[in-house]
Amino acid sequence: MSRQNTLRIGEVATQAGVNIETLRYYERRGILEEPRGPMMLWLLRVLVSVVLSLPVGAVVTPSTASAQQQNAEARVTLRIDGMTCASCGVAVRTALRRLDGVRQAEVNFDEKRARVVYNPRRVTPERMVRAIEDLGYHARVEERS
Ligand SMILES: [Cu+2]
Repeated sequence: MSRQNTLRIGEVATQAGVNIETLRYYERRGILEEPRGPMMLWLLRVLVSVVLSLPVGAVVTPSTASAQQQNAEARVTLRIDGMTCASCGVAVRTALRRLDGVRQAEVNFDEKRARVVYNPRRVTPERMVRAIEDLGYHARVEERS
């Protein structure tokens, strides 16, 4: 990997909100592609890989210790309209992950859906919808389980 690529991956990691070692790990596994075209294509390719191809919950470590003290867990599927590109998916995923009580958030741009695992004692699907709508997208609860 060239020095330039390392810098690019660092930028991508920052944008995607993931640890750079995580990206390097997936690059070594061949999931992330080497840059072939212009930088934007490379960025897009990586972002698409990160957002759509990876099991996000495996990449993102649940953040708070207190979340683990309470084992209550619920899942919700949110329908999201207004996402126009993969970066929108990154933004939505990042916003969801930042909510206290969210353990895993996976956004599928093609399906226009987010799947979230969360602690119902600490966060609600309605709060997630509000966080997504604060970004300018439209969201609604599709399925709870
Ligand atoms: Cu976008």
